[in-house]
Amino acid sequence: MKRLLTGLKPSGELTLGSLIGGIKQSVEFQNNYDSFIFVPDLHAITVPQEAYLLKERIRKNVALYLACGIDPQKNTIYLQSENVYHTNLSWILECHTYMGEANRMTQYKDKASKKEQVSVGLFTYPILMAADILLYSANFVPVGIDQKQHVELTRNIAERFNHKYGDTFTIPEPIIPKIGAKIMDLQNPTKKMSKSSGDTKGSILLLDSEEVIRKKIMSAVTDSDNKVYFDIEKKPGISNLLTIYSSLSNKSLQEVEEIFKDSNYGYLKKEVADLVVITLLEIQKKYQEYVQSGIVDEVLDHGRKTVEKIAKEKYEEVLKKLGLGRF
Ligand code: ATP
Ligand code: LTN
Repeated sequence: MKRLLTGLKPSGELTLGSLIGGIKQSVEFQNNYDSFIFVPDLHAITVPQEAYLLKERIRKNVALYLACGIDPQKNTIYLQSENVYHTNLSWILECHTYMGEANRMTQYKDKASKKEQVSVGLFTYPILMAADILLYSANFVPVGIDQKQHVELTRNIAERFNHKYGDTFTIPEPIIPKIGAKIMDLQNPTKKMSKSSGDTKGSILLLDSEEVIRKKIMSAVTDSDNKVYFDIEKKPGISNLLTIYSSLSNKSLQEVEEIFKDSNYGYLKKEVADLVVITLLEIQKKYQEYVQSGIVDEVLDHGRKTVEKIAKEKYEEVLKKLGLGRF
């Protein structure tokens, strides 16, 4: 069985974007792949975090994965910081990555341009991501479009390493969702719906109340044309609402356009809000059960044991090839 691996940083509260662009894909794939899903908590500290919030969010995110349908029987679920091989391999990969390559990462450039001070970790973060992937010989990496470049970097590093030291790493392929690769901010539909921008009117959090969800969707920014059709350039707000509806209803964009072609914006928003509310309330109900059950720690303990063994083997293979250690 081919291996699939993905992670969602606990850098903020998970959003509808995380669900549609990330978790939903993993749920669809879990029956057909050997699936690994982890919490990249070390990635979260590339920007400042409050320790007590981070600690809480790590468990919360695992409970949310489960509530969204990630089945612990079908997935290996683990915490990045509990396995030292991620950071160990990351250092080795850093020494096999060119400054020029790392400099081309658009997400870094974008994030760095908005801050006065940026950490070195924010710059090297895609290389830690490469280690996350290569350590487990993942064949496929489901991610939103913003992470595609990082998977391409991973491929380049792996190919270079294999060429120099002999076949060591599996070359991974990104899997980008056909619909919902980038869910946009409801207030600024040319910008990604982001969890690190905090609890704003433009981001729907998976744990938002029904009232808040409805308010956010009903006040989503649209345009003044009052015709419903899909056109990202001309109608980013409406296209975003159609995309959300399409993804959550599992209907194609064409079908969804057809359903709403004679509707006004108010009706479209109400229908989208109803669907988001039904989806998220169901997730929230299960989330409460998981949080109270103690299953999160059980799942993470089990995951840690499984991945430690795999990672150690791959890491030692790398050390041997480099002439490091005493093998
Ligand atoms: P941030 O929201 O802080 O920018 P992120 O997207 O960088 O976070 P994660 O939560 O780790 O970080 O992302 C998990 C997965 O969900 C990634 O594959 C990412 O591409 C995807 N994802 C996150 N936000 C969206 C979105 N708005 N639309 C589509 N996919 C998304
Ligand atoms: N960088 C990703 C999270 C992430 C990841 C990974 C995703 C860290 N390691 C490995 C897939 C595979 C992000 O910010 N969304």
